[in-house]
Amino acid sequence: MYFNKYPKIQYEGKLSTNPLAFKFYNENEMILGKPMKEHLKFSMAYWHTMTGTGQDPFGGATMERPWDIDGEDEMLNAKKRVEVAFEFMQVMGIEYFCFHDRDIAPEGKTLAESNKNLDIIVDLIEQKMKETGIKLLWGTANAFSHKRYVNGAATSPNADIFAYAAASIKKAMEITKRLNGSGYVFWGGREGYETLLNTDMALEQDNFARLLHMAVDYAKEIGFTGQFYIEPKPKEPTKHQYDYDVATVISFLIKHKLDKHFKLNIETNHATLAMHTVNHELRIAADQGLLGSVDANQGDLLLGWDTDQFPTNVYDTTMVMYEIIRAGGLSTGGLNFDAKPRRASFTVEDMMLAHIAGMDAFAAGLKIAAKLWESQVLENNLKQRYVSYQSGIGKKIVESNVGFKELEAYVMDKKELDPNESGKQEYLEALINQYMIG
Ligand code: XUL
Ligand code: CO
Repeated sequence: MYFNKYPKIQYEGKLSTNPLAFKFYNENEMILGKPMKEHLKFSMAYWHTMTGTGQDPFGGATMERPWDIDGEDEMLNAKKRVEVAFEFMQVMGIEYFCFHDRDIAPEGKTLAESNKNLDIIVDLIEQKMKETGIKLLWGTANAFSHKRYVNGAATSPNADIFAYAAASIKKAMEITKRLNGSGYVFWGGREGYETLLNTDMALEQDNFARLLHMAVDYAKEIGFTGQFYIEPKPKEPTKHQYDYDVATVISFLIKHKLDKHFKLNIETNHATLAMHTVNHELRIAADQGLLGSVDANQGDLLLGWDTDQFPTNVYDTTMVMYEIIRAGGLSTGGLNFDAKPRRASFTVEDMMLAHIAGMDAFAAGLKIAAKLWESQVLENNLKQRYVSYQSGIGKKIVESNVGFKELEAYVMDKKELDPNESGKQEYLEALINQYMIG
């Protein structure tokens, strides 16, 4: 319908001057014993790539999308988008996609009508998946755009809204199962608040946990075995989002006995908004065994909002890939481009160029991270820095074999304490540069 006129994007190496070629992403190149594409399970975000228009608070759509005809029957456009989406993924060599229910099919006047629309489109998607071998990384429900969700979905003060959200999540889980999705995401949307003057925060958070338990129960009932994820974000759209960051989500999951059922879907731009590095967020999740999947994008450090840019910063992609390798990989997860071309990158070709930029940045980051991992240079430095915990008093501390009294006796008569190793931060940063450029 549109992208089938392009040949599949090929790897041409770092000296290529062809904009429509990969410079670093060579899908079958072996890295640490497996092909690049298995480290980098790239996914197309249906909402940005297929329904993004370039609209912002100051102006309307800018994106040229010849297959979307304004004013045309919405279902017809939705059907055409399925064709275009699968052509696009094939041309790009992207093997996964993610969607919200409302990205793929228009909302009807009732839930029944919306579900009917979904069934029609899901039939087409299922067919295309069979034809192309492209897989669903995760599905989700959009429980934040419609005005009924003005005060949240599961955390709305209105119980009817809670019920409506639950019912649409039920349907989104059913279609995710039908399409063999390897996961299902809960991003909080409007689950948060603006002012405590009107908010019963305890009830809202307990209700959110109740909804997640219902989802776990329903997954069992229908035999959905995909991984559930929560995607943290600290603010936007609400001032206080309940799923602030990875640490907040983990303590929420543990408090509500949900930690066996959920992992984290970590987005770079959301980490930035939480004033964390994305590698910090990944490490916290990985240390808890809860690293699930990644929404691969980047924010602008000078802007305080979610710009959802394509990831092009190789330093960051190196850090992300290092954490993923260090954690033993993403099992059910992948790298979902929750990213949109800039408003002024409005041509159809920009859709391809933006994905190439992101895929190449991650491939380059993977290669550097793999070299760092193979050399174990950072891990060895870490071992050395904490060596005092491997014997003597340190060993007793980590084995929980001592208390305050023994530690007091140990230090009481010591004249000088060895202040341990230098942090060597500058040396380590220079080392990363050497691996990046070497
Ligand atoms: C919003 C965001 C969402 C989730 C899915 O900031 O990241 O698109 O990834 O609902
Ligand atoms: Co996201």
